Amino acid sequence: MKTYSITTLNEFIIKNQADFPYAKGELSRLLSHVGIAAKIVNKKVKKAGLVDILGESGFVNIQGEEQKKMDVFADEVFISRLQASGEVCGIATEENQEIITFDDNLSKDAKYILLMDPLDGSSNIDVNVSIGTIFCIFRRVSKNGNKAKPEDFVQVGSQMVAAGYVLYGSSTMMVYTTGRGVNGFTLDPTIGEFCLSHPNMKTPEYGTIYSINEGNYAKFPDGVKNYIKYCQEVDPESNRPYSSRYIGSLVADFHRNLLKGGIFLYPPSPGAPTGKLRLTYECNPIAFIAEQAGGKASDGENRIMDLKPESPHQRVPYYVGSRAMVDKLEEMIREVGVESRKSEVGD
Ligand code: AHM
Ligand code: MG
Repeated sequence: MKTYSITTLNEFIIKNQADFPYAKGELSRLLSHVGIAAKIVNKKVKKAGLVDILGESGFVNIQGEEQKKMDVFADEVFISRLQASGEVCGIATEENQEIITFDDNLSKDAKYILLMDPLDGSSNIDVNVSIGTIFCIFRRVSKNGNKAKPEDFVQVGSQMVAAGYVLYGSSTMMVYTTGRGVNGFTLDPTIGEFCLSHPNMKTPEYGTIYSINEGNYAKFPDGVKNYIKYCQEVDPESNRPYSSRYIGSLVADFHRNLLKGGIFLYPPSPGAPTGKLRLTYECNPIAFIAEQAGGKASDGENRIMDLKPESPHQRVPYYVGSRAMVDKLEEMIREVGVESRKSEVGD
């Protein structure tokens, strides 16, 4: 008889708790609660065309963008589920200008904080295209027994203890890391559980996909323009021209490139000198997963996970994906810098 062997997200989390000899289970419980909230959001996302949740909520978030109804719903679900878990003392989300601190006794004793974009790529909901949730977890630096403090939410990315994303796509997946590799779980709707489907994910060192909003080409820095030209050149040795693929949902674009090999780019422009994506709850978590899968994440010059955020909502230029592709891009950005410095001194 054929046996049906699965490992659920919870089973996997508990099994791997043994990797952390001093762990008391708080992080495991927190990750499980993220999974539960994701299932609630998923249920609503999958009904998006059927009920009155499409379109705008009438509110504008702190970035001045219209909040979609689903953004608001996902934000509320994650905040309430995570508070109920008692495992975080505070949360920062894309939808809230201020950090959210919990002042019940259970939460004040919690040692973790969480930053998240509850529903990324939400302009894609109305057109039935994949969207995602992105999150990361830090140990608090403020004293236990008190409310979380602003300094808890501006820690350098290399201090993350866990990060992940949920992709609401043709199937729903949760991918996460605690710094010991990356594992992916696909939601089996028949049993309502995330099941291990992509153990120990690794990304190809070389890829053949580049993902960028090329409509903004004229505004890109010269190093990025040169790299795009390089991607489009014919070179059978390196499989160029590369394929251009852009969904406009970071999680979906990154996930495809993670599996197939590729680079995602969101450069700065004169109107947005620090780019569009937010360092703490979009770039850092995806960077942690990229690195753990053998890839790389950069702002064009520096490792993303070495940047010290000034605020939880700070934006940063972002390049992430296959290591060799990010290396090449950085090299081309450096070359332009050297050339322009030479012309400044009249060489
Ligand atoms: P959002 O957080 O408001 O949804 O914006 C983030 C999204 C990313 O998912 C995506 O990579 C990017 O914005 C796309 O931006 P653009 O439409 O400028 O290409
Ligand atoms: Mg976002």
